[in-house]
Amino acid sequence: MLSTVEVKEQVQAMGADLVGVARVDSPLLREHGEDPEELLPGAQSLISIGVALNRVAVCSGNLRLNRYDSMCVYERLNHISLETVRLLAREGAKGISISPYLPLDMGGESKGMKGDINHKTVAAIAGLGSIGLSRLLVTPEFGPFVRLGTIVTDAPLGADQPLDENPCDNCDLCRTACPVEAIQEDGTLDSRACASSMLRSGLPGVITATRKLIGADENAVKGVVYSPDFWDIWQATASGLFYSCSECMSSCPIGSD
Ligand code: B12
Repeated sequence: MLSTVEVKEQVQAMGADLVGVARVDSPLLREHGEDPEELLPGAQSLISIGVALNRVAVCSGNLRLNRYDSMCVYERLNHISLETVRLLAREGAKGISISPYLPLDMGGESKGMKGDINHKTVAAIAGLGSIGLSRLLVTPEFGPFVRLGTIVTDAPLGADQPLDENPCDNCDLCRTACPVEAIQEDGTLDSRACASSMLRSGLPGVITATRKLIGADENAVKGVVYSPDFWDIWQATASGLFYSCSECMSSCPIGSD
């Protein structure tokens, strides 16, 4: 089996900007509601992967540029995840990669608000960054401008340590930038408020449009289907990226030169 350093070097060579390892037996995992052994019996380690976003695109104020950057970053994360699982398999270890966002369990209590693994939790334990006031993982190198993935594996890798200092200094810019006041002063997030605005071209938008169409007359139907909101839902569905807001991220000064 490759050493932990060698695995991390190879994952970096695949295009990861940040890589760290958490052990499944870390008490912090259970404290924050994660149980990777449910996903892979015999799991021992979690490889946390970060790929940096383009700050210029995220802060451009142009949703198309912002979404396209995220699409590219997700593509890179998907590629790294697949290749890492294959690398582990060649070394005789089992691995399973957790999607960066979809598919998600949309049933039961989670209703699409909880991933199979919370990438931020794993990344914080693996020392990639710390949870900031925005509730995003804030890294010393890129601030929150990083998208995350996780590989669960039965390979016995050596753990990294959480950061000693949180790069977020609670400057409050993310909280005041949020257009729907979803970030509370105590650092909790009103996920419902965030989702209904941020996902307005995702499922909440589809539901709103469908409700307007039920029993609608010809004129009302035209009003829905010939509207920019409806066209954006189509674009989001076609491209697979439906985020409509990144204000908490783009307001963060950490990691800028
Ligand atoms: C569901 C979801 C949402 C929901 C719910 C948000 C939420 N609170 O999780 C909604 C739709 C609102 C949303 C919004 C956004 N999201 Co989102 N989302 C997810 C998703 C798919 C699942 C997250 C999850 O399981 N949440 C469950 C709740 C209970 O967890 P939580 O609120 O984060 O709280 C836990 C942790 O913070 C942890 N924790 C808290 N403090 C500490 C301290 C320590 C030491 C540790 C170890 C853990 C820990 O414990 C808490 C309880 O379990 C993840 C992908 C994934 N699988 O992780 C992306 C993800 C979290 N989203 C992401 C992003 C970027 C966004 C948005 C900026 C939208 C956008 N433009 O992309 C906004 C930001 C909103 C915000 N300020 O948090 C990124 C975050 C990257 C980063 N740098 O942190 C992720 C990781 C996607 C990715 N692959 O990169 N999202």
